[in-house]
Amino acid sequence: MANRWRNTLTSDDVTPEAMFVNRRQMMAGAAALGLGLTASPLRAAGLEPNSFEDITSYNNYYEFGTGKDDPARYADQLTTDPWTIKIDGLVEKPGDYALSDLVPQMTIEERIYRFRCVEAWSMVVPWNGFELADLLELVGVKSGAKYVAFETVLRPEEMPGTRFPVLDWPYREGLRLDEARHPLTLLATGIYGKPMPNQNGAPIRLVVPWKYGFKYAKSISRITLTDQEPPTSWNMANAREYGFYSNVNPEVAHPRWSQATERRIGGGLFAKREPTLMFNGYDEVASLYQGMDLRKNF
Ligand SMILES: Nc1nc2c(c(=O)[nH]1)N[C@H]1C(S)=C(S)[C@@H](COP(=O)(O)O)O[C@H]1N2
Ligand SMILES: [Mo]
Repeated sequence: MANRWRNTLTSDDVTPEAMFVNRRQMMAGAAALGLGLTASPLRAAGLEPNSFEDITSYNNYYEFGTGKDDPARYADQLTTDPWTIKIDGLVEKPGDYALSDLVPQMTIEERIYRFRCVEAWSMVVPWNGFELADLLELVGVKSGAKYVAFETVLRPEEMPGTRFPVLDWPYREGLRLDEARHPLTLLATGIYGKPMPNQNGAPIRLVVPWKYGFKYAKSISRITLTDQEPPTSWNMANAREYGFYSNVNPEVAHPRWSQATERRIGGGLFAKREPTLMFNGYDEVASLYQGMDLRKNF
């Protein structure tokens, strides 16, 4: 297990495998003690994360409003403790899992990932979290399962934005089972070694770094294993603009804008746009899509 994850950041990231393994153990120990982790020796090694301030003040979380600063303003209304996730569908051990029981059984790691929103801005985020694959292993996936569906909690009394039919609530997302099991795919419980801020999807949210940000369902309250492609909120809202796969792809334009370049948040008003990379730079996922037409299955 410890060696399962290869260093997959960028060519300019030089994290040595040995250090990574130690870090995994260290994070596991720290998680067991309920500690967050802060300074990372890996952080200097290439990808420079955005500031905590950038990551927690420029957000998309429409349950709290559609403005980028609405989540930071209103999401503190969300009660995130206690928290349970219903895990159901094609699993051996369905049930309501208390997060306080679940997280200590998982290996919490730090993963510094590029993050690309479909709106053509980007950040680099130092997530803390565990591999979704490990949770799927724990609950036991039944044969016949082909997809994983995720739901965000829906609490109109705590989520002022849900009084408006901007999306068909609850916010729903989904992955194919092999995507869900890919070692890059995380359930994130923190940022910068701190518990996940509410505006970023406390207490637990999905992270799939080769896909557009809207796939990263926040504040997850239900995970369902199914044999059918699950309906997803943005796809239901506009299937022409938001595909089920939504892999980052500089060659497939959004109907209303190009996806060839991106604006890195925090770079300043006059910063040059950066080229967007296929699969957001995570080329190792390409084999998942062999034989598929990524223009059709966008
Ligand atoms: N429940 C829920 N999850 C959500 C969203 C949302 O509006 N509601 N927005 C998505 C979009 S469009 C993006 S880009 C990311 C933003 O994550 P961040 O605010 O942590 O940067 O969350 C995604 N997850
Ligand atoms: Mo997004």
